[in-house]
Amino acid sequence: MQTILAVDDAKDTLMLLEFDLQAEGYQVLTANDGASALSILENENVDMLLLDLYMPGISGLDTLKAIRENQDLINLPVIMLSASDDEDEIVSALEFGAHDYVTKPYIAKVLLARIRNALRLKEKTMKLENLAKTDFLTEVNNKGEFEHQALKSISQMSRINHNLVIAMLDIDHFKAVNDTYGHDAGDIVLKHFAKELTKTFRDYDIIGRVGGEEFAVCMPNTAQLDGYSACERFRVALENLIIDIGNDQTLSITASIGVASAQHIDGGYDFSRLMHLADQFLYQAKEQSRNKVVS
Ligand code: GH3
Ligand code: MG
Ligand code: MG
Ligand code: MG
Repeated sequence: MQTILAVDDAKDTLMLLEFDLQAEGYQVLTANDGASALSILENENVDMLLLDLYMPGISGLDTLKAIRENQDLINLPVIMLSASDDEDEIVSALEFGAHDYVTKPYIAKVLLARIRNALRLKEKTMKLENLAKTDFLTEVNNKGEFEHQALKSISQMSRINHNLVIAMLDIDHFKAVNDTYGHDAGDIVLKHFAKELTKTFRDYDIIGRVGGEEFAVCMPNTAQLDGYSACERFRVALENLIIDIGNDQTLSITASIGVASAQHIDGGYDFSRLMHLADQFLYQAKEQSRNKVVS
């Protein structure tokens, strides 16, 4: 069920909105002013907002401004509701990031159609954003999103002075998989590899595909040794994984892994440095024997 937050200082308007929206099957939350609206948005899952323009305290426009400055609410559809049909006010509401503007007293049928439109647009936007962040084949973060999330995590960890570990993983002799079993089999192997990563590492670790058969994991709040152990656990799990590539054929793979830790290098809270160091350790793992973790 989708949740709509209706914000208006007029109680009768709120009651009317609640009645009309509930009749359409929406869950309705209400607020009498901008401040309570913002606090509800912080704490509840809201799918869209109906926002009165004139309210005592924080005005509708200022509430809207606060919403658009919040990264978490960037896609929240907002329809402004106002008794005013002043052209300049309509223009500013739209410029401030309202999706739509409806005058009061509203016509329920029209308002509901506008709400459906705004919700549809939100859904499409979220789908596209997700596609833009996800590696199509393996469904883990793509390189750009991995970097984006890792950068965020690194600055958080640096602020609270907690360690963070970045691992680079590269499948051993993957070219031979393609050459022997074909490119489709290679793709299946990549999917299984990513699935095993997702299974092994914690929900709040950041996993990404950063190259053809290269993956990276960013582990916030993790001591160097724990990062190493997690990778070693993964290495063993992978070694024992039997991958079904269809046509009654199975195969096994291994990976080499390099692990870099922020508090073990000078200026270690730096994405490029950590990636570079992890890559160097990965190279050593390849040199030494493959199927190995080096930190
Ligand atoms: P090493 O142990 O030194 O890492 O050897 P390797 O064969 O794994 O490394 P190399 O870099 O020589 O080969 C990587 C191969 O990965 C070559 C490339 O065709 C293949 N590859 C990259 N992306 C994909 C993909 O999306 N699907 C498939 N099937 N293969 C891919
Ligand atoms: Mg009002
Ligand atoms: Mg490689
Ligand atoms: Mg490789």
